[in-house]
Amino acid sequence: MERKESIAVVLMFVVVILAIVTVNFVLFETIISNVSAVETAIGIGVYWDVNCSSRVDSIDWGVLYPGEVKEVRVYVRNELNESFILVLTTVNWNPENASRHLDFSWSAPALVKVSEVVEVIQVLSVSSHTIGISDFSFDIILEGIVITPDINGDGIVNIMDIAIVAQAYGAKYNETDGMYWHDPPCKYCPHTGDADLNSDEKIDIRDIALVAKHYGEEL
Ligand SMILES: [Ca+2]
Ligand SMILES: [Ca+2]
Repeated sequence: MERKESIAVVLMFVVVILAIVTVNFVLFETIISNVSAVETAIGIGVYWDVNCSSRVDSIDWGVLYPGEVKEVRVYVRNELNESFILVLTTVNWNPENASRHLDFSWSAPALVKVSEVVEVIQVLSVSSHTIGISDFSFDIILEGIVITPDINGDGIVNIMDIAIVAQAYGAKYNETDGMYWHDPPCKYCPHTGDADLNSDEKIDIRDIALVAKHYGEEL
């Protein structure tokens, strides 16, 4: 009886191992290749090199296998005459379900000053469960959110500007009048949208941090 049970256990292991090998084989047969178009807003230059001599129009992610992570570095130059916060988004995924299997992420410094060149690392991770996708494409959009930490416009970033943001702390954008309100309204409501430096429709610690970062600067 014991012997029979041991044979059954051994057989189960054999079945499980075969299943894993088969699945892996199928997954590794799924080859993914793609080229991403790179679109930029005016004032944002995207280059392959830190000297900004070779412009990036598209990114060839090459052949990727399930479970693979690929990194592509580019350099972004602020060609505006204002500092901006860089934001990368992806659109036009084809096929549409490709975005469920492919995770696009990126990292860059929070703020890009005038004429500054920053390194942007873009990462594409392919889910290890990806099957049935042989080709995909998506577009990467680079945008800059312009910020003006000198909120009261007196030419210097100081405690007065921080005070404006602090007073509006926790207020949210109201579609009806385009102003920022607390819920319930405080005695200083409504607040100016100028305090929402990162334009995320709420005034919070991120906005204070942006003013603090430029503290003492004369603009
Ligand atoms: Ca000021
Ligand atoms: Ca904000």
